[in-house]
Amino acid sequence: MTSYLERIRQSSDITRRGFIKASAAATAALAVSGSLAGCANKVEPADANAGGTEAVAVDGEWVTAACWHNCGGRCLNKVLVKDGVALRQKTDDTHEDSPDYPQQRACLRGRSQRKQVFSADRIKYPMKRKGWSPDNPQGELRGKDEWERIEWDEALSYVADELKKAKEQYGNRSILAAGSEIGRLLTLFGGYTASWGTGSYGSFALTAGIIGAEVWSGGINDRIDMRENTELFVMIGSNPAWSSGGSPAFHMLQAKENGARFVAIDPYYNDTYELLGAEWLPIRPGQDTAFLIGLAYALIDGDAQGGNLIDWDFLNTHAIGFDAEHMPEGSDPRGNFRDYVLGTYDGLPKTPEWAAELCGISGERIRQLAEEIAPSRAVALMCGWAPARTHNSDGFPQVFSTIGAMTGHMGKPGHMTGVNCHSAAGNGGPSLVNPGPSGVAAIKEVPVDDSINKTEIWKAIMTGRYTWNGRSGTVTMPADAEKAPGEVRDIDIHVIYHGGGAALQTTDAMSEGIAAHRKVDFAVSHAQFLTTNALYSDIILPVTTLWERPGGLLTGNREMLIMYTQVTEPLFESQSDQWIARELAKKLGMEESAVYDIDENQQFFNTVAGATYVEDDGVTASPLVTITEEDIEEWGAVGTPQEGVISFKDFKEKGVYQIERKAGDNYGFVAYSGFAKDPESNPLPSLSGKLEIYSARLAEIVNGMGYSTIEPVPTYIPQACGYEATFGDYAAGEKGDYPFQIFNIHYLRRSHTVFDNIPWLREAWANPVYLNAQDAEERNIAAGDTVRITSPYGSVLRKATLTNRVIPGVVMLPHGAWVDMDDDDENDTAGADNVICGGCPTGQGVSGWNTAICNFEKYDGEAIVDDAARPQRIICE
Ligand SMILES: Nc1nc2c(c(=O)[nH]1)N[C@H]1C(S)=C(S)[C@@H](COP(=O)(O)OP(=O)(O)OC[C@H]3O[C@@H](n4cnc5c(=O)[nH]c(N)nc54)[C@H](O)[C@@H]3O)O[C@H]1N2
Ligand SMILES: Nc1nc2c(c(=O)[nH]1)N[C@H]1C(S)=C(S)[C@@H](COP(=O)(O)OP(=O)(O)OC[C@H]3O[C@@H](n4cnc5c(=O)[nH]c(N)nc54)[C@H](O)[C@@H]3O)O[C@H]1N2
Ligand code: SF4
Ligand SMILES: [Mo]
Repeated sequence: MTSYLERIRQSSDITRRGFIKASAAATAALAVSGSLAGCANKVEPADANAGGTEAVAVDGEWVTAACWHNCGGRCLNKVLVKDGVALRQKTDDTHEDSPDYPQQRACLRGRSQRKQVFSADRIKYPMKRKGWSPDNPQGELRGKDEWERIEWDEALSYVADELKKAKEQYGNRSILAAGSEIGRLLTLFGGYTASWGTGSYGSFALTAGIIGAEVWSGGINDRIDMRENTELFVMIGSNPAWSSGGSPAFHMLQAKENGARFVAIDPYYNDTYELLGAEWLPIRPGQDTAFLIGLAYALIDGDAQGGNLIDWDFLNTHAIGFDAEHMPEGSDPRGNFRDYVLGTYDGLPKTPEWAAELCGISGERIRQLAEEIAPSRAVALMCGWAPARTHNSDGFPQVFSTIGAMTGHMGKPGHMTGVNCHSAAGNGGPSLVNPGPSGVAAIKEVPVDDSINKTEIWKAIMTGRYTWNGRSGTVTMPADAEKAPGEVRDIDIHVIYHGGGAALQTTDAMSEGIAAHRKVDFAVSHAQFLTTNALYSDIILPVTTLWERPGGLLTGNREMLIMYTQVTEPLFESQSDQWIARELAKKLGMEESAVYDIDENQQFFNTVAGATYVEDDGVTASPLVTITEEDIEEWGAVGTPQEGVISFKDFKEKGVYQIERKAGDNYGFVAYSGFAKDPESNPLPSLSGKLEIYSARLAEIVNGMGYSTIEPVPTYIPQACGYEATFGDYAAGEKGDYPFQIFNIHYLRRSHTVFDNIPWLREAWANPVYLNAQDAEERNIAAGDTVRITSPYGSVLRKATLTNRVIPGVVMLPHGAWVDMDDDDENDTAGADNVICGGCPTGQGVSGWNTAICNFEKYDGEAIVDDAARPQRIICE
């Protein structure tokens, strides 16, 4: 069971010494060790918050350091720098903290950032896999081979030669690539095969835009409105305490303190619900559509009995497809939602009791909830994207919005129906402070139009076929989107270029992904660490972190903008992605200026000079930063002086510009308010301009994609790899080989895969598998036991945490752990989620990570070590 990574383990002492010799910056960072103690915010030299155990007085300059991850937050991080050495960190102390004007405080990951930047496992030099050569790639050794240091020129020549070879022998579409900088380069080189997916949004990606609903921040009201006006929050799969760093959970707490009540619909009683004292309605993963259809029945039924549960005025004027009287012209009136719910034509009334069987929440409680969300009360209907990251969930955003339209909880203070997630959680509305454009010219021509749905990319490499749908990137679709072609195409990938992202980790079907990496001629990764992409590549190009770049602006919640600047010179031989793209352009015989016509310093200047803020009238956007001749000269940029509301020097020193909010200001936001007041003048972006409970367009597009089909109204469809799949014989109630459902929560130790290598964080967050205590006990599993979790796609080992906060029949495995296969490639010892989740495109090509099935047992082999005792992956001396 000793993995390759364990075998390359170095004595941490020796490694540390080697690292210290090589970098003065590293010396200091490693010398200041200790635990993550205290969270007092005011940082003085001897403060425990600085993370050090030694109370040593230090001076130096506080520099605003980037925290740039896709973590759902955006906070102010400062680093105390002396003689180029990063000594300590602190967070926002630019003003007093208050609910109206909260500090932008960092989380445990941000506060550990210097442990990442100066980590002993940084990729310091270009590296080559020993067994790889252009003539004999020995692909089967990927992930098991040793590494050797090579020079930049040699590394870039290898990459350029492989790209040229692939282009000449197989055409540009034989190159599969990701990453914006390398995407620019390869587009100019004649194109490449890209990938697309529904990503974070799940089925919101396509469904929301077509039916006229919001995907993100535009669907919920702003935080002050919530705090002042909302009485009841119904939260479906939403966890800002873990997945929206900064203040969102704090904003929701203000609403609680103002008397609001919370109901949580989730398979896991998460820390947000605990904080808010929410009532828990435990639901099976992926069964939210059944639950909401049952809730719709309860609303119809309760209203018919005189309960005033439906806001008919709103529903009849703002939505189409609810009943036979409000169907779009030309459609079959029998296809309406109400008759589906009542079972008028299919003979199956979708009663709350029908829903209870499927979702696990009792019929009685569903009926009671229908009364609680009556139009007369100020209710916030909120969901995260997690319930939509499930197979066959194309109707989920539609039925969720339908409940909002039925109850009229849209467009009024205190009332809302929308997504509460990521950096917009707890505070909806457009950004009030925005960066300017970088000035880099856009590349419009896309010479290769092959783009593979992420659920299929590894399979496409293995089988040479994929379903083309004319999509690219993370897909969000407008109402008038083209019908998808759903065309099966041949594809022959020879090169994988990882220029950004963590595809091998974060895409479904990782075992197939590893096989695909072993099949191609060449794989290259830009990397800061020996990430999974890098581990299974042939050449690794070391990239800088944002602490080593000139500077830039970072956006997050709507009220602030962060400006970071360089903390340290590039460490060792690392270079930026743009530098790599330019150098490769030269080797490919192209003009480097065609890839980037202006440098990174000028791009930084442009974003700052073009930054705007919204004035206190709430509408006028004006220049943010005052820039003088001297600033421009010092910066070494090209530009003209300008007037704003904060000087460049102040902005740089503070690191953040934040709008001060208070009740009654002009920055409030009520989602859908114009539409609610006058739908004719303020139509939604759907084809009809109304909320489409019936959308022939949605069905036409989804059904054309070649995966699985839907109806124009939201209906219950048993999910691939969902609840029903846990049964061998569903009708007989007999469980099958994989009797448990398993889902992935976004975990506080990491931002996806990022930070998984940081010992401090491994110590603080152990990354166990969370088992329902009763399920575990029935299998003789005690807390801390090593458990083997198996799915049809692979198996992982994890230590068990037993809890009653996960419902029986369900297993929770945190998202993003760096895969670590044992010697036989049989078990992953790190608990990587995508070893368990397989590629299974349904409907709109959704990545349905939260619908997977598994079994688990006490592992009879050697117990795994705690992650904190796992060696770092150090391959550079
Ligand atoms: N099973 C399962 N899979 C999931 C999810 C799930 O819940 N379950 N969640 C999904 C979601 S919502 C998302 S958004 C995706 C995220 O998927 P990814 O975007 O692929 O995940 P990250 O880990 O954020 O990847 C960022 C990578 O960029 C690297 N990096 C950081 N800075 C730089 C830089 O300057 N240059 C370069 N070249 N690299 C850099 C980091 O080291 C890291 O490897 O994962 C998805 N995958
Ligand atoms: N710490 C941390 N924060 C992050 C990230 C990270 O990797 N780490 N990633 C960021 C990114 S890119 C994204 S997209 C967001 C994702 O944020 P979310 O989409 O909110 O995803 P999760 O945090 O996985 O899940 C939120 C809640 O949904 C529940 N849930 C899961 N499946 C279901 C279901 O089928 N039905 C119901 N009702 N509930 C369900 C979970 O138990 C959890 O309580 O988080 C962002 N924030
Ligand atoms: S929430 Fe995100 S931006 Fe904020 S400190 Fe944590 S990792 Fe950094
Ligand atoms: Mo995401």
